Amino acid sequence: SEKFPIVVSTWPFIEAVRAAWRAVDNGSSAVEAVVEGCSACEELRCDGTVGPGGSPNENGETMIDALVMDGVTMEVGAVAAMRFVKDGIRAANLVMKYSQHTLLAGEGASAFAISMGLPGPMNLSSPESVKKWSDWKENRCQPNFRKNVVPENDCGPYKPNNGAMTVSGDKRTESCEMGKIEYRPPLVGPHNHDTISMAVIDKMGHIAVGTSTNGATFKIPGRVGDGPIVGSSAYADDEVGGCGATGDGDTMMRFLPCYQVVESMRQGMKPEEAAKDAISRITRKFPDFVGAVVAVDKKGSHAGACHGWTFQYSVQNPDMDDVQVFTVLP
Ligand code: SD4
Repeated sequence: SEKFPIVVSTWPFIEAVRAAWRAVDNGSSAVEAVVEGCSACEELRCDGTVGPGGSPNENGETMIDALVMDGVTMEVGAVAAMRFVKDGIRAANLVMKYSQHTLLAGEGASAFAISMGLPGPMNLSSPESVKKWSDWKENRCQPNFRKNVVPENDCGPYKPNNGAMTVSGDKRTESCEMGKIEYRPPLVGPHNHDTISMAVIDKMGHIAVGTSTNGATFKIPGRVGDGPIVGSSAYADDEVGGCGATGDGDTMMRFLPCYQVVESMRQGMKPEEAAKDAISRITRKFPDFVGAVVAVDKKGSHAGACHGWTFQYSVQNPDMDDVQVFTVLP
């Protein structure tokens, strides 16, 4: 269907879409609606991987990556590896509105967010994130993000699914012998979505996109994923449409898939073709890649594409009484 206003979000984040829909239906701008929607997900701690108390890093600390983009002005605000402040999307929006910068990282991002009135500094851990981390730590002979390195005295009994997600057919379970194991990155999986990425077209036909995530579980501290990278996790241009992405951010950010989707639509591709094309550019080089994009054109036509998992995205537009979830097969 070709309809707007419209809210489109990665995954079945129903309450987040409802929150954005309420805002846009009441006449809020696309940017305001994206902020309300992503913020709802942060408060609900969607999937335990967005907002405070979600996915910890290698040191057990929860951090926040977030981004917002206004497709009218092409302004962007983003925060990366932000500590001590729970409101990722609001912090990103403050960067966009009240600074001349695009991306703030680390403690500088936290300090700016607090100086602009967001609550903090606060501990972003929760009992769940602490437990997730200590379980993983105890069974450390598990995949992490260090390639081809077996840290000394760091090869406890391997227990699948006791921390980072494993995928079926995964060779990592085979051996946990010192010096033999090949460390591979833990992949995102069906219950480790990690990211809300949302696009909204408001009543004026203006588009905005936003992303919020804790990033990859057990990442090396300091790692910045695709979340706060414009063109990677999200991109919008009023003249064309918008895009959101989710998945293995370390791979995706090398391809700027959302920039690619929007530019392909500009060249005349429909959302479905553009989404599939963006994914295939990644899988040609990385056949094991796990991820997805969702595309919406300026008229409100939408489609998703994915690889390595079944992807779901959520939509609300004037034809729908409530949020509808669409399933996309790889
Ligand atoms: C990341 N893109 O930090 C995030 C993870 C994710 O669905 O989106 N998972 O790599």
